[in-house]
Amino acid sequence: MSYVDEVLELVKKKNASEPEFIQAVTEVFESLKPVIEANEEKYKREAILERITEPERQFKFRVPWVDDKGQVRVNTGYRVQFNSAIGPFKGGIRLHPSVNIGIIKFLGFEQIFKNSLTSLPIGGGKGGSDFDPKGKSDREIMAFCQSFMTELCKYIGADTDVPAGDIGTGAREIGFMFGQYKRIRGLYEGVLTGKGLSYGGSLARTEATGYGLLYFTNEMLKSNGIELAGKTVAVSGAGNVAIYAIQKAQQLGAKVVTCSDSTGWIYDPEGIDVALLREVKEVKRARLTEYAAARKSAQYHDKASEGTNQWTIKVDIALPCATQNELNIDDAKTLVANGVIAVAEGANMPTTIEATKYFQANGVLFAPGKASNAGGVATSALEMSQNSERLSWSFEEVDAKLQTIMVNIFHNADKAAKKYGMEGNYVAGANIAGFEKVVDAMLAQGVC
Ligand code: NDP
Ligand code: 2IT
Repeated sequence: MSYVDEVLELVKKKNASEPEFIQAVTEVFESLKPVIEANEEKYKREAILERITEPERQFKFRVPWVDDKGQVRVNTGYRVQFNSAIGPFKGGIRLHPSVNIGIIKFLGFEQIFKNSLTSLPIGGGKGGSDFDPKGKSDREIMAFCQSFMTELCKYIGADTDVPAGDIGTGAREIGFMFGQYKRIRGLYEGVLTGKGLSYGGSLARTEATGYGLLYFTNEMLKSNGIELAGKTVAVSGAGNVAIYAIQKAQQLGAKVVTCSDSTGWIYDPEGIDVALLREVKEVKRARLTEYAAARKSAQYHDKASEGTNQWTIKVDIALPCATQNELNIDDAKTLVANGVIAVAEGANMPTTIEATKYFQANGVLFAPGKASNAGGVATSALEMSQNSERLSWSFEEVDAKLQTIMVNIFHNADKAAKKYGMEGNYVAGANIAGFEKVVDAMLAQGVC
């Protein structure tokens, strides 16, 4: 058995109750085979694959808080500090009832390679809780965030581990967490990113993941001789990533006709009205039914009663921006039958391995999330730089850096794929390019 297969078996055995983590490791290891084979003896002696799949440390803690009725509630908090070879741990905090250690580990593992691809000095980490922010009052959100940070603050810091947003964690939650960190630790430092502009946040961080996704997609299309302008696009999700992906796609001349949340999806043949979507989601924190109620051209589809999703619409480009495994093999077959040209992941691992392979086998340009959604964490790293030098850059300056970073990520992934004889396989290219830098740093730092 090859070294890669040996360690993959070990990972499966050791983490048998964590299917998402096994999925993420399988995808990365499959692409790394040619690189590992070229260095098999050395990597095996150094146990590189065993080390890279074992978090440096992980925390699991109780998060008690009091709801508006005076009832004490208890959630579980997590922080996985996966790999600090190239910089302090960096990665978001996910607040969603589905969160468990396997999901946080898959996200932390992906983050190692994504952060490496940004070319900025950040290691990989992730955190979260099974807390459900939906329907909670601002006071309840604050109570949860303060309790969560009361424990988390022991393990993080501007030079050790810098959390940020993810599903369910936006500017409001980051603000409450930052306030509690400062109060307990007595430190005014860049310990979180995605902060508000009045207390150390970076311009363009809110937009960065969605904008970055489009900068990457645009470069991928361009390098394959295709224009983004005039294309029809399906987006899933209606959160931070989706909203700004839709906005940038429109600015670049494409027409976005769908978006979704966990209960339903919108088909709007005239193009999504971003101002209305922002009002419904960012201000009212309401359901997409309100979007449909306010816009004549929009059709609302209920997922549970209809059993359909936005991938049934005929489009040129699909941008999954909601959550993991939201695009499966049946969706892939439908999209391919409808003539899709490109799929670029805004979410983390939204496409199943089977669906990814189907797209690649059918000549669809496929951008893996760890490359195409890296604009968010890259801009977080730019926020860290601004905090360190106690300066704030203009929107244009940050946005220009983001564009350069995304274009470079595309070309680095493209080059790495070509180098190993897998031209056009951006999944393999991204995994290889991300891996090489981390391994180089790990080897230089000895057994640790
Ligand atoms: P938000 O919480 O802002 O939005 C998430 C969106 O996805 C909502 O519309 C939500 O619907 C929908 N969604 C979430 N979970 C599910 C589910 N289980 N089933 C169906 N729909 C779901 O999160 P973000 O936009 O920040 O994150 C979206 C994705 O992008 C995640 O995979 C995240 O890890 C990834 N990502 C985020 C980055 C960031 O900077 N924020 C950076 C890089 C990647 P509803 O409101 O109904 O739950
Ligand atoms: O998945 C991700 O890259 C994020 N949620 C953003 C992490 C960050 O530190 O900005």
